Amino acid sequence: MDLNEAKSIVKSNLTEARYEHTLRVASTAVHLASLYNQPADVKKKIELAAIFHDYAKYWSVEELRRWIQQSRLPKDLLDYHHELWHGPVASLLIKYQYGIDDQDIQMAIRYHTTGRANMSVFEMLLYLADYIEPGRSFPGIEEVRQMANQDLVVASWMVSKNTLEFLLSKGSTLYPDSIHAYNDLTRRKMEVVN
Ligand code: DGI
Ligand code: FE
Ligand code: FE
Repeated sequence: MDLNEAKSIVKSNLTEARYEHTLRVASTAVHLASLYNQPADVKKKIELAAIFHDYAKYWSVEELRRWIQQSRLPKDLLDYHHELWHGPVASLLIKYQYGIDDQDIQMAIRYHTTGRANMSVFEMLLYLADYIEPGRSFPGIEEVRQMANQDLVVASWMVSKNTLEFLLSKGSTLYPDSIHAYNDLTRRKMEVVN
């Protein structure tokens, strides 16, 4: 799909502020892809993945729930906060509605909120870009932005750690993939250091 077409589809499904976030995630993801020496086709794919990553963000909770119930997505999502549903549902919608059948794009969108164990470089690029895009202001974000220039695994680990700390501080439940992401990135980070 053409990037301009993707943008106009997404724009009509999001608020202005969320659309601006989407564009910043896309440019951040492309920038990171360059930094980590990704080829041109990967840069184009990560831009498309970023454009669609929050596509289902404003679908109603009922609609999102129906999609999860009627699809092959894991049903345990329904036991956790509905904020976790927009990525997995969007990963199906892009194929169903627009024929986007690329595994890298689908996986990156599906796991952009929680992460997972064994994230690919492509998935980490979106996961990290969503967190550090210039409009964000989380505690500790400057350290993550600096690390994003140095090591993709360590920076992704910082995103996972910060997110879990934030969720724990609120007393939220943790989706298993968020914990698996943290454990796996912690181990991979050790390998980088050793
Ligand atoms: O859609 P965005 O706002 O751009 O960002 P996102 O999709 O990364 O995150 C949406 C929210 O999901 C964010 O406030 C953190 C939260 N979240 C991430 N992992 C978990 C989680 N919430 C719960 N309850 N459990 C998780 O494991
Ligand atoms: Fe999101
Ligand atoms: Fe986002």
